[in-house]
Amino acid sequence: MTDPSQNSTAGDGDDTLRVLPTGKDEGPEPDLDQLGLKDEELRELYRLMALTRRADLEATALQRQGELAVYPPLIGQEAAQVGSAFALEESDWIFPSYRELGAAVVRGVDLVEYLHFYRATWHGGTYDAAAHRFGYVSVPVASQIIHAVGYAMGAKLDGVSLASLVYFGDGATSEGDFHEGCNFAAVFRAPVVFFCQNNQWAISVPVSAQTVAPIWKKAEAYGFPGVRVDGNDVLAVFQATKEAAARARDDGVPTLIEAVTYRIGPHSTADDATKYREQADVDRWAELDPLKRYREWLESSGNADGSFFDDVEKEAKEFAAKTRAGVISSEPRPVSELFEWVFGGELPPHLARQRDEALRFAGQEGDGPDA
Ligand SMILES: Cc1ncc(C[n+]2csc(CCOP(=O)(O)OP(=O)(O)O)c2C)c(N)n1
Ligand SMILES: [Mg+2]
Repeated sequence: MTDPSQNSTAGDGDDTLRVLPTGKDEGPEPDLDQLGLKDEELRELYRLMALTRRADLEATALQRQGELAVYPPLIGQEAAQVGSAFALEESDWIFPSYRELGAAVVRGVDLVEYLHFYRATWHGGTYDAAAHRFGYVSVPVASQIIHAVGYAMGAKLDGVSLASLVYFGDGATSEGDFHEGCNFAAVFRAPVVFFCQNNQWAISVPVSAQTVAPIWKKAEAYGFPGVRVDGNDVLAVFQATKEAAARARDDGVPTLIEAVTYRIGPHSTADDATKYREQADVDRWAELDPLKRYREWLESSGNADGSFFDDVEKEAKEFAAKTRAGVISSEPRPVSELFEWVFGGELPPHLARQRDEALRFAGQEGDGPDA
């Protein structure tokens, strides 16, 4: 069982960065000057988390109704995603895995276009990655780490100042791509923020079976800072990411952030998590809900009142309804597109034959670019 108070199965004392009070244990008031967030930005963080929560639940429901092929819920991880994505400059890049709908919301990615991946109509999503500086959905675990490091390296060679933030999970830290990416970024001073959402599980494998050393401490071996942050504390996540992105951009120093959080839902809608974990574990973490915690602080500190939360709730419902309507009304893409975008000129003969056969099979003859 994972222990929320311990905050890491491999934890060693409380090195965890926290800014928000944890409820019963009041703690010191957040230092707003250090955070550098204006009042309206404090509220915006909540709004983005609330939109994310609603859209995530809607996507899960859409899968249950057969409108999406599969969906990996992020419920419980809203603070980790929104706090980190919000801390970046517009010119910074984000490289997501498959669970970062919350970061997509922050970047203004159209969720219908994002969910095309999960509707199985287009590999990676149909949004414009360059326009949003938000890479495509990447399912091979840790593969996006290599993309982020490569992009950061390219930007450096071009003399462009930016940070490249990559999201990955606790399980991804066991992949070679993670270690290669960290070492490469350190040696070549690539401006990368390695953002690990330690949600305690890699499908059915608990983090205790994934690593003995705490994740954030692995940074030391590569020669750059590692930070562990309370991943359910949106202000702490914001602070840690803002500092890390500045170090990357200004000094070419990467950072590994371990945001300690919990995957409240199943791994994906294809998973039955009751087969391998206790409900009591989920319940304990659900008590630490990042939206509830932030809302309580916004109210008690006088930064937001009831009417603000009512407005956000209304907007979130509309946002989810719009996403639902867009997903349901979106049609499959033309089969011919399977054969486009890779070859600049003519298709090689064997692929041209396969294209013609696929178009005949789908009854879409004549739809191809040169059919
Ligand atoms: C290279 C590779 N191996 C295995 C899988 C199957 N797989 C998909 S997600 C996952 C677990 C990843 O866990 P973690 O990195 O903790 O991310 P989380 O799903 O918890 O967000 C596995 C093993 C895959 N997609 N890619
Ligand atoms: Mg995980």
